[in-house]
Amino acid sequence: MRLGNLRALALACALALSLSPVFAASEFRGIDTDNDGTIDLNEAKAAAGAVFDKLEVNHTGTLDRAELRGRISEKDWATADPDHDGTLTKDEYLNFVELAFKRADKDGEGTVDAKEARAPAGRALMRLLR
Ligand SMILES: [Ca+2]
Ligand SMILES: [Ca+2]
Ligand SMILES: [Ca+2]
Repeated sequence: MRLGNLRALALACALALSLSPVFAASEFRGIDTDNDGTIDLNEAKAAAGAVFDKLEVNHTGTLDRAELRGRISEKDWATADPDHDGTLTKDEYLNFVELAFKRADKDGEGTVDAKEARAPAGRALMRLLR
């Protein structure tokens, strides 16, 4: 790698770091209810439960693929929907959120911080919470 590229990379990293508090504030708003700068599993499930209720407008008790479009990848549907009926109950949704949370919590300390939330697994989790 050329020196110029390295310098650009260092600059990009510095910029990302300087932006991270802003990112955390906007990304976590309404989810990090105790304002400690991280999302724990209870906060994730509370946010996910609210999302489920908001999306579940026709009161069938379940969400189908169309209602969850953009939130769960095709690949993950089989995992999220263990009874393979093509819809998710709230329990199935929250179980999947728990799995997504564990994937996102790379260091396994039980919370998802702003850095973890920016990683691919973290972004997948955040999609379930908003
Ligand atoms: Ca928190
Ligand atoms: Ca199901
Ligand atoms: Ca963590």
